[in-house]
Amino acid sequence: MVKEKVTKLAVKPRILLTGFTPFAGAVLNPSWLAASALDGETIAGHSVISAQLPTAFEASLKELGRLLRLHKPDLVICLGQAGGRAAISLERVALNICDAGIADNAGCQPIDVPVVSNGPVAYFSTLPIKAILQALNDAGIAAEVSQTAGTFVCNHVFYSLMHRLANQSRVCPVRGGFIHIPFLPEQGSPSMSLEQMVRGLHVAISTTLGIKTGRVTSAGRIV
Ligand code: PCA
Repeated sequence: MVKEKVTKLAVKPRILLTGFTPFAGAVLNPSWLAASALDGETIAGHSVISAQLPTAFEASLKELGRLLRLHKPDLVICLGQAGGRAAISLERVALNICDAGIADNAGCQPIDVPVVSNGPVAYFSTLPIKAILQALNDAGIAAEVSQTAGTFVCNHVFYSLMHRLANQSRVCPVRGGFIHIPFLPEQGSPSMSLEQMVRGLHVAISTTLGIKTGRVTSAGRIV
């Protein structure tokens, strides 16, 4: 009886949802608060596993790799804070470049360094960003498609995630992408409440899971 339960749990598809540690002297990072609020939830039959990534170029990729190997997720969404943005930003493209305007939490500040030497210039998100945008609009949650995740640790993680997923041999391609979220009200303006962010992420995940995975195009898009 117990054994059967464990087996059933083990085969439940998984969503890996990551957020970052605070950086640049801040005491909190809303991306982690939002991600952790959904930890353990079941959305459309998938269980959410939330994990924190360090805001450091090298350590973030080490941890991301470990989490992907450990959980073998069926969907991966990485979250980051984007101060100055007023809406949930659905990132469209990850660039193969690090060009840090500030040092990361380990004191590193790579300038003009590729994420993956000889990797493709960019990857598109394989999240259905337009469908998510529509669903967020319908839910009355401020949202936008963003054309750049910047050139700091978030873009670094986003690119590395897409590179890993593109090179994974799985029968069903695994969708992945990156979503930036605004400040919380206590961090400054513009901002969004944590409740609204969490609701928005729930909408993003359920919209993604509601779309059947199809074929991967040569540009790496799942259609
Ligand atoms: N935002 C930063 C890194 C960590 C985070 O939450 C960024 O946009 O790169």
